Amino acid sequence: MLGTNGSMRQTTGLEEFQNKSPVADLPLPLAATAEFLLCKGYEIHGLIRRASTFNTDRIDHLYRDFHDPQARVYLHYGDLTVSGALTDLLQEIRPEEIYHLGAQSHVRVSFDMPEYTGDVTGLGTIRILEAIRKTGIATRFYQASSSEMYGAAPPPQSEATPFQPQSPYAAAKVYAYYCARNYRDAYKMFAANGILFNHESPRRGETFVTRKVTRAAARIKLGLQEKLYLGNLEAKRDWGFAGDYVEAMWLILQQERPDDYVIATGETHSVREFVEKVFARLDLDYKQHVEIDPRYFRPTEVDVLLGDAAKARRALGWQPKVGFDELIAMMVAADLEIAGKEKTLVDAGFTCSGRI
Ligand code: F7E
Repeated sequence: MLGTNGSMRQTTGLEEFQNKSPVADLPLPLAATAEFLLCKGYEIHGLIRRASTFNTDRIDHLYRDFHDPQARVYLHYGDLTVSGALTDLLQEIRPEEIYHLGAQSHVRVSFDMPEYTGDVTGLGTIRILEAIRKTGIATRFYQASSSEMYGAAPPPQSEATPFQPQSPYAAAKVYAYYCARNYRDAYKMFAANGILFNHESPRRGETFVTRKVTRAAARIKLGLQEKLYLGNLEAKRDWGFAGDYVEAMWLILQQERPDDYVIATGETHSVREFVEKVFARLDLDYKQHVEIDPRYFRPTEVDVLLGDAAKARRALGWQPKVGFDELIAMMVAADLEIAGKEKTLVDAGFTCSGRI
């Protein structure tokens, strides 16, 4: 176990290290969380689901073979749907902090797989809380709550806004939110909710709208594809930078008492505006490339999310550092670089699946 500033830290990021699959994208801020905690001197333990293909590419740069004395990231096979193994793992590791980011996190997919989403995203949380209770370990538990819980509630949304979930995913997150609060009251656990509004980065999964757009626009720019198919362009989101939000998650667990906090930028933009800006940055007119495919519509949409993070600013001293335009610039630059590598392969006669 390695420490920093004299304090020994051990944490478990109880997330499932699965990505690429559309049914269970890697929870977004996972790599950023791991990077942040490593810088703070933490030893990190993560939960990984068994797959027949490699599924750790977003954290490969952090991982060292466990024979290496410098290794500080450890992965353990497990699954949020299997409670016994979670209990055994916590008993063995006895983490000081748990960042529970694991979920079936895709809102559209939750309409196709509602039962699975409820099991992983909702019940998965109570399985961890029960594992903490049964093992009796003294740990601090972070629940990744979501702005999707607000659903149809009019903006701006704060900690006082009643939830009106609009998807099986959002309903499962509301359940998990209240479980964390209940275990805090019932068992005096340090269980805290971060209600994070959308948080993006160049590592965002490619099926979420921001990354889908920046990936496609960069590929279109380099002649690797022609069209981009999207759903509802009028939905509005409060988009922030994942790196900023990871710091907020950590601050939430460093407080004297557990509490619940909205983490947001306080700005909202439509999907159309995001698309327009991304394409304009590449000197492209989005209208010539974007087409609407109703398959991407959701049976019930969340029209406007706009967070009021006044409590986090006051109590945690937190505020976002990266603005909307800077976030777009960062994501476009990263995807342009990836598209450039793809083009090199294509020009050399290789076929390229769109992933590199
Ligand atoms: O959609 C619209 C779509 O899938 C944003 C998750 O991390 O953040 C995320 O949930 C908006 C929606 O994110 C496409 O209808 C249009 O209005 O990027 P998204 P999300 O649903 O807001 C919250 C905080 C979470 O907790 C979730 O886990 O964009 N949209 N056309 C599209 N969305 C997608 N994915 N694909 C489209 O083609």
